[in-house]
Amino acid sequence: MMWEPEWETLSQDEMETLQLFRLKKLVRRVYERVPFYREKMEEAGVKPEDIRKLEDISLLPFTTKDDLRDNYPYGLFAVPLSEVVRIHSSSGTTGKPTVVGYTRKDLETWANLTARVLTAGGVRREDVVQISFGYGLFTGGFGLHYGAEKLGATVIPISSGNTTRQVMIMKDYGTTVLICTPSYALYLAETLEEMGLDPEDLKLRVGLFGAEPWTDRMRREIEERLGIDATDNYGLSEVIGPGVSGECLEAKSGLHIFEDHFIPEVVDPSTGNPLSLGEKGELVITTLTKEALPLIRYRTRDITYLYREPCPCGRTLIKMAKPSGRTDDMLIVRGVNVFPSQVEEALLEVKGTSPHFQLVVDRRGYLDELEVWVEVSEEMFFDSMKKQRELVERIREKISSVLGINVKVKLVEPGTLGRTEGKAKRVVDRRELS
Ligand code: DLL
Repeated sequence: MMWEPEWETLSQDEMETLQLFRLKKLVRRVYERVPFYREKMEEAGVKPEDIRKLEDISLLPFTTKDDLRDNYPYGLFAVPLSEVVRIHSSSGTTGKPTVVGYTRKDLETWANLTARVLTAGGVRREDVVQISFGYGLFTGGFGLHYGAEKLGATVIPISSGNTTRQVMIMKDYGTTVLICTPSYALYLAETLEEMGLDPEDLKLRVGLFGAEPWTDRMRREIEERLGIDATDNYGLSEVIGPGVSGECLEAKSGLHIFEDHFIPEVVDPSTGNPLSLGEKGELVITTLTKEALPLIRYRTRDITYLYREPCPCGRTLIKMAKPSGRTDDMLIVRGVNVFPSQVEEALLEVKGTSPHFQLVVDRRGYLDELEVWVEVSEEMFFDSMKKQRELVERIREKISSVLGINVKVKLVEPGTLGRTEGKAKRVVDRRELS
């Protein structure tokens, strides 16, 4: 099933023609309306009429989060504030947040895009959809809410938090679809078990998870513990929020990017040079249809690669691999690049551990030290010292071989590491402090 099959099944030729038409219009528009873009283009020696074919996009300068911050709050808006009907904000934890705005038409576009994501993930109008993303400045709650209403499902806008109540409502109201971060889905699964319930007691059918990186192994764990089919969806506030790309239930592999609204590119994060299909790098997105805050070649800092393959769902849209980390989430430990997702992948291969972990980096003298704190099952934690030592050794070997550096491992009791209702905090970097 598709929400807008006429757009989701265009041939590559048709799509490229549409993209070029929209790109030219966009570039002309921002050049005329946003002084920031005009100056950047003048500096780069590019005029709107230089965009003749799609590849010419690489002539345009990048836009970064710092550009948004420097023009805080509304400097990059391409419409007067009177035309903006909604404001959201990024969830960044450092510095000033970035502010994003939507015109009435942007909200309409957004709802259609999240309706596409929901339909791809298996949501139908008969469903009861529990949205456990935060509602507020964060785009998750409102973004998926309007898409779900648009497709006619019954929406429970519960927002995040109060996990026991979430489970109770899920059971009593007959929730069939759960929408939240993958880490919160696991926390809900734990709570369900603690409350003496199992998936049979619920009507849950599918789950759509996003807003943070997760692995296929974590998918399997969530699917088993909640008795559902789980799909991934991706987006970022600057670009629109959720609704940039999503997996289909048929393939559950790769996220279809809605290319009629966004041109994706992957570039080498250090040089900015475009990479080919299949090559891993930083995702860069140009928004083709947004009115209030159009973005040209926005550096997402997310790491992925793009590819095309015929998909059993019938969509012809390009796919991106599950984002495997962020250029700024990447830890450099003794010169080696480390992504939390690699640790998660390794841990899920060791029996008796849970996907709750934290990386603690510290500096001893001149040397970085990486310690991985891992929650283990209760039986394991109270098991004999010998068994524990064996487990630590197994985990240590597994992670060290995946990362290519030595790590220390510390086992912690189930439930010790903070649970979040939103995005999981995987890294504690203490190096600045020492
Ligand atoms: O997290 C938008 C969103 C809400 C997406 C709900 C999906 C579902 P921000 O708070 O601006 O927006 O954070 C955006 O989160 O650049 C990625 O690093 C990360 N992210 C989002 N979705 C995924 C995903 C929302 N499926 C940042 N996999 C992005 C991995 C993701 N990372």
